[in-house]
Amino acid sequence: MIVRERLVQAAREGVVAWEGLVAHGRGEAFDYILGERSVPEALEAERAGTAHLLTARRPVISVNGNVAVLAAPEVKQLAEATEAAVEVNLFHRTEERVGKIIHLLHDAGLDSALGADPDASIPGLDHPRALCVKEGIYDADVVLVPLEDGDRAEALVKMGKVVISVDLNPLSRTSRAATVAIVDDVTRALQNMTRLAAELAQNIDAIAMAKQEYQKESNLAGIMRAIRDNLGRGSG
Ligand code: PTJ
Repeated sequence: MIVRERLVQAAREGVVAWEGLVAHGRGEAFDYILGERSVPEALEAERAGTAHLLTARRPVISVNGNVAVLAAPEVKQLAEATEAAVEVNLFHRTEERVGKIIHLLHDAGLDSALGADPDASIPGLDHPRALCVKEGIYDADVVLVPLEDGDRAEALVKMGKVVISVDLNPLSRTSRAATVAIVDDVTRALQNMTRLAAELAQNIDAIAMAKQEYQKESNLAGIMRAIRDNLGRGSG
């Protein structure tokens, strides 16, 4: 089944939020303009993000409906490679959707996804968007947030966390707020990061360099150049 049909089916089954289909369409448009590949700036940001996950005290990968349907096996692999916890954390939260997404992650081999019993809340957000788990996102020092909403990304940064976003829109509030902004498709990004985790593991110097060399503003400027160049080619 092609990706779009999988998401539509998952929305009918109540796993993906209806708004998730709109978000996916937006992502597809940016991916198309970027050439449906991981551009060099994306790989650089993925390297920096992976380095942060590997050196975190408490790394957490946040999973929503779209991420679970698009990339559950990739979430599992990256969680294993970086020893990160996984928390189902929804923008359009219902307990039923949380349960279905945890089930989907179990089917992909991930036994211990958090999120069913939230006991903390992200300051500055209204209930139930703020709900999270204390030993998960609330106490995490580094959080990977694929396809995140802007308000929540900003709120997590305000909590003092290193926030690594995966968002194909380089202009989104999430990309602007994140500490490390990965502009790439979520499935490709997580696959690249798992490979990079194996490459960087045990190499303290390479990890430090990956963090140090990443400059968000110039990275996003490079993405904007790639978009302009591709659009220019199309109109020529
Ligand atoms: O499952 P829930 O309830 O947590 O809701 C999830 C959505 C995605 C609906 C919610 O977080 C939301 O409304 O997000 P936004 O504000 O629409 O932002 C999602 C961002 O993800 C947009 O900027 C899209 O361009 C981007 N995006 C969409 N598909 C992909 C993507 N980025 C990377 N890979 C994709 N496949």
